[in-house]
Amino acid sequence: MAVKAINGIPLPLRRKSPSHKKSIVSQSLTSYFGLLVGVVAFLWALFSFVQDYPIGFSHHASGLVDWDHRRLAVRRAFEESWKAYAEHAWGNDRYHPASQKGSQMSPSGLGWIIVDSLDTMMVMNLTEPLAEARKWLHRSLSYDQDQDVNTFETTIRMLGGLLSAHYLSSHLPFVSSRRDAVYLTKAIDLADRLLAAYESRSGIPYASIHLSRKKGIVSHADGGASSTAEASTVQLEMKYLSHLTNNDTYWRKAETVMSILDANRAKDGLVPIFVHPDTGKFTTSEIRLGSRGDSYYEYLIKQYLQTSGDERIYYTMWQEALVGIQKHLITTTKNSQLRFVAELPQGIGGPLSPKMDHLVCFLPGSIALGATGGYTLTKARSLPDWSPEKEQEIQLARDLMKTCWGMYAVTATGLAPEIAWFNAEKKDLQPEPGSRQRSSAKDSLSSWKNDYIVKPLDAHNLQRPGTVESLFMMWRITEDSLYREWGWKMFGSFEKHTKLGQGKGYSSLDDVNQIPPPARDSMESFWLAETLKYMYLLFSPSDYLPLEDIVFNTEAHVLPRFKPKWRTGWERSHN
Ligand code: DMJ
Repeated sequence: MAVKAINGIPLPLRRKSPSHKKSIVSQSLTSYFGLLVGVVAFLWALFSFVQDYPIGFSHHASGLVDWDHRRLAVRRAFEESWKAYAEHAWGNDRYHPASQKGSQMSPSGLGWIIVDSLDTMMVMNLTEPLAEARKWLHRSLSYDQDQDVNTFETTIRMLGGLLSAHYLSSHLPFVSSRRDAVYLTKAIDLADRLLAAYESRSGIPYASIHLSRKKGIVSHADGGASSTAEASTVQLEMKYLSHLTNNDTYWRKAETVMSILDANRAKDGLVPIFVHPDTGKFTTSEIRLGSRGDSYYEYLIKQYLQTSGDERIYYTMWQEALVGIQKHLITTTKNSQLRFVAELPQGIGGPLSPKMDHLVCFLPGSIALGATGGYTLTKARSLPDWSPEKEQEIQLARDLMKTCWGMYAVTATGLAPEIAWFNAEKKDLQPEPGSRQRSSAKDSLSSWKNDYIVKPLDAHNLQRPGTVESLFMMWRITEDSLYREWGWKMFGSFEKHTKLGQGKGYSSLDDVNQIPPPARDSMESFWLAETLKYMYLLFSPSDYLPLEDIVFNTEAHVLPRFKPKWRTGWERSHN
């Protein structure tokens, strides 16, 4: 063996053999020629990938992935969406991209899109549009309007957006060097109006409030009941506001809701989806993790994390619910044995309905977050409280993540429908505790396609964030780049099918299985607040907004974890 070098370039180590008696010159020519062919082939492959995937490299070139490039592609999508809104609908609450018009939800507008987008612009360091948004907020936004608003939506989008902007304005170095008082001032004004919602006989918030009259309004539907998810998804915002202002009123009002709900003693931690503000009692037995149920569960684990583990009560409730979910709701598909979260329209003991809203897809991320507390799996596994149960939770999160990704993968556009139905494994649809994919199960796209059913009425796509939110959490926690790759594919589908030409921006769709899909003429504010933010963070370095320091509200607004100034004021009446 000999190491040779021509012009200083070492040749590969090669054993001499009689058949290799070429001169040094011919050997080096062969090497250069081989190198040239290699380079040309590589460039050709790269060119083809870029053709297939107009933005950045393809998922095939995993060794060469330029994540920063992908991150910037998401930032551009935000900029284009924002520019379209600013040009055609500035100051309006809604934007209709196909008709390039805005519309209001109150006579003078409440800034639904602008306030929901503030912190995404901070996260993406978009200083100019942020300055415009701030100016509008400062000069034109008043909550003193003769207008009813939904308590939950106003809390998560408006209050959450303002509080996140307040927090990030002093915690992201490039946004500002000092806290900007405008966001907190508006937040306090709004929260003082929202307090009216809690003036019900039980303390369960009314579905709506009247802004200028500061009066709670009972729901006009559902026999006056409030949605359980809505009543129980206000706590992170109200608690952080109390922490900032040293005024515990917001905290106490929001926290009382949790004790009232818990006093119903829901079996196995699974709460029915309606609760009456007069009685504080559930008014139905229907249970689901989708609409009207979803964020009750999300805020259990996040309330525990927000106060840095001080309020153990929420971790206990989360654990109980997680066991209940596995015992009563999780079952598997027939062909690929995918695990999914079914519904119980008649409550525990009744038949399972093999239906899963896209809204359920917040769950895999929340499960992983609950298992590690936001640490990477590697770090969490080295901690003394790691357990086989937590390992199982991570597996459950992985399995459900795959099912949520499948909702995208099986459609013609590569985008998820609002609701998927499943070919369920068991005829009697009994849940299968601890069910796992059989090794014999077919795990190919064609077999997946036999497991998902998309009904025409459920085939719309509202640019929802749940799946990419979970992909982001799963990537940060497991460090498995598969989740980033799925996110990139998803982003490619949004680019291909939801981006309207001529600077119109991005639209919701009517049918994910039609090519080209008809546009629904609506750009949701959570497209800007959540979907694009999580996508951007998925492709960002993991030490950017570290998961163990913050907690995202259900609208992806960024709130800090802190040590509470107050103790949780209630104890469970049962265990
Ligand atoms: C958002 O407003 C929030 O994520 C909420 O919890 C559920 N609905 C939308 C997005 O899907």
